[in-house]
Amino acid sequence: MNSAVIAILLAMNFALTGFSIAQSAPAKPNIVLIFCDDLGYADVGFNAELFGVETDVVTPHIDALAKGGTIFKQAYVAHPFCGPSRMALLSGRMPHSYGGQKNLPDVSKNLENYNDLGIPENETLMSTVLKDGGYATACIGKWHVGSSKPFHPNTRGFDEFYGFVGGGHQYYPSISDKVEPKINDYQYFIERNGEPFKSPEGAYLTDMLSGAGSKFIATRASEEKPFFLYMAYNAPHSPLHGKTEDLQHLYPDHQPANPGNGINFSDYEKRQNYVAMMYAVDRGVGEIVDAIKDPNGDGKTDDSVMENTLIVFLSDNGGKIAQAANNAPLQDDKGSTLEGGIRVPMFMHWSGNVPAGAVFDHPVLALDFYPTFAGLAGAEIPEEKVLDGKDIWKDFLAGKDPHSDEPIFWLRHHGVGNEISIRQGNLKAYRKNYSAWKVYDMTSDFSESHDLAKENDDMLNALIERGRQWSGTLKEPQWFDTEAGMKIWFKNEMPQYERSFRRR
Ligand SMILES: [Ca+2]
Ligand SMILES: [Ca+2]
Repeated sequence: MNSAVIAILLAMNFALTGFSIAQSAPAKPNIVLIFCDDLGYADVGFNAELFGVETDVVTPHIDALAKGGTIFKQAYVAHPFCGPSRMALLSGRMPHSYGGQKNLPDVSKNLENYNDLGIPENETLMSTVLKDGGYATACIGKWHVGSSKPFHPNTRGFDEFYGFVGGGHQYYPSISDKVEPKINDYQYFIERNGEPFKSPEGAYLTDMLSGAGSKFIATRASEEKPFFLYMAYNAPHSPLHGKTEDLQHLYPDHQPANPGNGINFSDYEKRQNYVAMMYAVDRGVGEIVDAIKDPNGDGKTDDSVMENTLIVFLSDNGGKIAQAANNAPLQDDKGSTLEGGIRVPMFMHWSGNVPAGAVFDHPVLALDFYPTFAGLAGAEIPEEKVLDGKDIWKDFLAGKDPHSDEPIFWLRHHGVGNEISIRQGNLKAYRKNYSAWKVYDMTSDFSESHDLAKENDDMLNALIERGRQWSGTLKEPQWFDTEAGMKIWFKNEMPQYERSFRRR
């Protein structure tokens, strides 16, 4: 056992014996939601340690926060890739329920109505609920849930937006500022509240986002109003593009090739860039913590804001192995409904209100954040609003499984069929396209290597039937990210639910 693991165990013991948690949380905490993009399960130090995975990532600020809070060992997002996962988080609903289960088309395509799409306007977002509940709100970073005015962050509950509306971005934006015409999302404008923002020469995107996030906190911390910061880093999503200074610092003997998008470079260089990208996110998390501890910037820190701030950290989906991520000990990666696509590193930190040095080992969903945050904020959810998650706060503090009594669904459309997971309790039923259903025990086998379908015949049939019923409530995709994807959908007469949700 290495010293880090011992430290975590000691801290856990401490949490169980020597730490008391307020039974009811103070009203209206600040909420900082740090959302990484395509982060591998073992690609933050705290989670690699928890699962005994050796890692080369350097994330000391993130790890310190995680250990000062509770690590969630079974945190799930609603979808194994970017757009639908973000839609679920913000709308509190499975994106399939309104046809949002595909990524949106590229922002830079100027076809008529091509981008007049996004989370339907009648789905009130978490940000609107918090804003109406008296919060100052900011979205910083990647949006990717609708770019035109009705779907833009400033229309959907965010007082402030700094970032980009598409699915990703080049990490040196001043270079892409000069690229004309913009042929993809990644070259599209960085913007501030709807206006293009010219990036300083040579500035690194992750640092710019961190600076905007910590500035928002520093500005808002002295005000009466609580704040909600949605800090949506696009790192470590491709293009694998570490900051030059970080690469030189981390790998002094190596001349980084750092070629950006689309140029062949070795796995070794890919991983170095990936590690450097997370190193930059970690520096940003350090800046955010500094802003919380010393919002007036006079060099004197105190805990007054920290004690009233819930920080949540997670990824939008699993890491992509071809882009140098490590999802060990999970199977598969981004795009899959095996654990490697949907289960993400996560922690919550809130001094005095979230157990420190603890691990929560029951399923929690990104879908739960909407009702949970609204509950903590005392914010009113519109009566007609449907939510697919639940307020987990009481169960979380009591150490209880918030989802023991209901199935959890994941559904990803492929070209010819569907990839389905249905979890209830410890068991997870899984089927990709039209192969045989498998059953895995999430307690003893979260690496999904021992099929227990034979031993759980009745349970499997029951889960499939629940899934079939659920599929009847879903809407077909209201958009496709590419024309090719749309053609495949119609050619294969998708969604093929009747064929997918049956035993054989
Ligand atoms: Ca993603
Ligand atoms: Ca101070």
